[in-house]
Amino acid sequence: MNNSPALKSLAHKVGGMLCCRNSANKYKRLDAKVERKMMEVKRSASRDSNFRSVNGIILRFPQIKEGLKDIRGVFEKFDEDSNGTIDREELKKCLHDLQLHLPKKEIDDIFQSCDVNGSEGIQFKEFIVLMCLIYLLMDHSNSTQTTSQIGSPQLKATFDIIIEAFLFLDKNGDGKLNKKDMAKSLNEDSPWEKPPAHITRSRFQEMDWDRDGKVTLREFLFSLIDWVGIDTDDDNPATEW
Ligand SMILES: [Ca+2]
Ligand SMILES: [Ca+2]
Ligand SMILES: [Ca+2]
Repeated sequence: MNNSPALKSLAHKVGGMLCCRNSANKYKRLDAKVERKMMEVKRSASRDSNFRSVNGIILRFPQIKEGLKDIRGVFEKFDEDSNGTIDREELKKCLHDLQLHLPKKEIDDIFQSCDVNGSEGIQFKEFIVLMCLIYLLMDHSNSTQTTSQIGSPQLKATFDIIIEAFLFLDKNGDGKLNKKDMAKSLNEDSPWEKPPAHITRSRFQEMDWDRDGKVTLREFLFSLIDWVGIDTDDDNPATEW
């Protein structure tokens, strides 16, 4: 093989393209898996949703914020070099210590799809999303074990609320949100008065990060974390609805 700089640079470029395409595929693979799981959860839901309206979800924001605080301690514990991100090695140790035994491929998928700003490490917000996705994908057949693995019962309850909120919004039950789902959900707040189309649209666009016309649970989680104001001080209000 010729080692000329031009060839090397070409190889580097092609490598980069392959790498990016590969990670986009991994992204899809995880999202598809999460979608399937959400449909499964929806089908097996034994009781009616706690939610009747979008307002009902918004009213739970303070509770969600409080419940997610517990993750901060887990994050700091496993960020061993305290650089503010969890790298692959730290994540491996984290999942091992929490006894979350996932196939390596799945860990890679989750790592890549949560590491959205491409910093090669999981930041705190990304870590919340990661934990919630792992919680969803875990086998829930043994519920006492689940509680001890993922953290406090309060944290588990918070993840349940978040998943339920998404299921409430997912009107057609296909595991993702589209504009129709959102319009229908917002309609339930005031059925006699349709919400202005631009509100539905802007809410939706805010959530749909990759602009593909659907909001996955992963995208919903990132928006929700911003809305409940997890990283901001109490006197610094989150986006108003
Ligand atoms: Ca670190
Ligand atoms: Ca849907
Ligand atoms: Ca999307």
